[in-house]
Amino acid sequence: MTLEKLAARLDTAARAVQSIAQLSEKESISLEEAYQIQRLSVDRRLARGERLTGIKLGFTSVAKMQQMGVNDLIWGRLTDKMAIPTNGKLRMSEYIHPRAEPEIAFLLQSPLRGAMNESAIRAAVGSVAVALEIIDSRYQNFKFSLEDVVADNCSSAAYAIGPWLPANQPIEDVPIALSIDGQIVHEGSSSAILGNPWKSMYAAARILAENDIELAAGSIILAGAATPAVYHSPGQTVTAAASGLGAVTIFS
Ligand code: OOG
Ligand code: MG
Repeated sequence: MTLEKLAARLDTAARAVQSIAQLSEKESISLEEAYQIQRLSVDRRLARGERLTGIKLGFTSVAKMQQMGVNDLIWGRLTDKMAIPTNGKLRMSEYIHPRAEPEIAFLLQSPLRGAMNESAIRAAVGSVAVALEIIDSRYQNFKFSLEDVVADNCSSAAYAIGPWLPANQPIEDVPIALSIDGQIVHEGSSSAILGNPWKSMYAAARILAENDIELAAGSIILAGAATPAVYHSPGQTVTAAASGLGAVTIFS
């Protein structure tokens, strides 16, 4: 099957809210081809009028790597259709088996373009925030190989961002928690993200440069989850909170 057809299959699964078998069951795809499938599937979203809002990193914490059994850093694309306002509603019927995870987000005040050193990357970041990412694998039972999850845009489904704060706000090693209906279900430290979430930001800039992708001012980078992801059900309230960064809540 062509990469275009595999991309269409994943895109259709998301739109039809219908999980599919892992691509790797029938196809042998390289990691490079998986990223091409991802780009082709997101291109279909862009062709429907969605706009790229940034990128996300995945498997930047041991907690997530262990939960999913995949050990390599991955990245995916975010679009405006995935953005949920704070205190907004996640339309649960549009997702197959959504899970929430607490993250740190970066907001660019100037573009990321080409190879940049750490101080230039820091200067390009205007704000930081606590964030919730909703992931929703298009594969049955939320099970996949590295190539499968990359092709599936790294399970990206939705995200909500807490209050933006100046980029000098400490984020290196702050307590961060995920709550459902006001009860903490996972808590950890932001340092679970590559030892320091800024390292995710530097990795994102490197990945963008390697792939010849520019991100405009106003774009968002999600650093990856600090704790395992959690299933939630319709009617539940989901909150991510981090010390000094406040909180972000969505209603599912
Ligand atoms: C893949 C996405 C991983 C993260 O923050 O580590 C991710 C998945 O677990 O389905 O978003
Ligand atoms: Mg994530």
